[in-house]
Amino acid sequence: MVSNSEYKEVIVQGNIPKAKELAQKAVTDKLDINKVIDAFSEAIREVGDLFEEGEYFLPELMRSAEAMKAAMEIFTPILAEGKGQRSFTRVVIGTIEGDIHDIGKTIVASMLSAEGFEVYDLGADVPITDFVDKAIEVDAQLICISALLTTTMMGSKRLIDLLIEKGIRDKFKVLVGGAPVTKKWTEEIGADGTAENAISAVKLAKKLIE
Ligand code: B12
Repeated sequence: MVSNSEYKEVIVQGNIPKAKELAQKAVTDKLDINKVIDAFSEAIREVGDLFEEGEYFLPELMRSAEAMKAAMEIFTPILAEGKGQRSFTRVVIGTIEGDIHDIGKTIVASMLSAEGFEVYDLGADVPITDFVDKAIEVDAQLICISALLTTTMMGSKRLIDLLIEKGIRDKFKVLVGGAPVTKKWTEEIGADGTAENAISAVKLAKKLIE
């Protein structure tokens, strides 16, 4: 049995082969993947704190992120296998322009797919016009925007303003998320909601399209 501290250690140390090995073992042993992702997520946030405190520098932060991504690549197909009813609700998701953080966004996208949403993942550093164009093209019901930087968060407001300008704000529910996003800010920019993690994001998405 692998302990939570072992999961955390591989990410904090940025041990890519070991992160892959533990992720594969979790899949083979049919463990609750969400719990393992939680342990990995906690670890990557700890790495963020070490970075902020000046204990870690960018190379260490990047190595830890690579380890987390390597593990997520093993989990993504499992998460997306789909256990819910197909709802055929179309969602356009991406990380906003100027921002390359995509770990959390990819977890949210995988969980939405698993719950039967039809997910159009545009990736990271996505121009706001691409979100809007894709949402119109696929006739999406939901637009999900991820932003991890205080500087890029404002892109979500610009996206909502663009929808208003085009007269199509009511056609879509807009969810925003990422570590710096608060409920208060969500209300201020006129988004339809936010969630702290992927599980709550899926619950909220389902509630909004009811
Ligand atoms: C990993 C990481 C990186 C990796 C990213 C790799 C990748 N491919 O994603 C690398 C090393 C590349 C990186 C780069 C940078 N980073 Co960085 N990074 C992080 C770190 C440590 C973890 C982020 C993460 O993956 N968390 C784990 C996931 C699972 O959590 P999450 O992203 O929050 O997502 C969850 C929820 O928020 C929610 N969610 C996410 N998206 C959405 C969307 C919707 C719609 C909903 C509903 C919910 C939702 O669900 C997710 C799953 O549960 C954070 C620290 C932190 N505490 O967040 C810093 C952090 C975000 N980075 C930071 C900085 C400063 C940078 C750099 C500018 C550093 C530099 N000097 O170059 C660059 C930015 C480059 C750019 N233009 O984007 C700062 C931001 C400070 C600020 N206030 O703006 C942080 C907070 C670190 C710090 N404490 O200083 N980073």
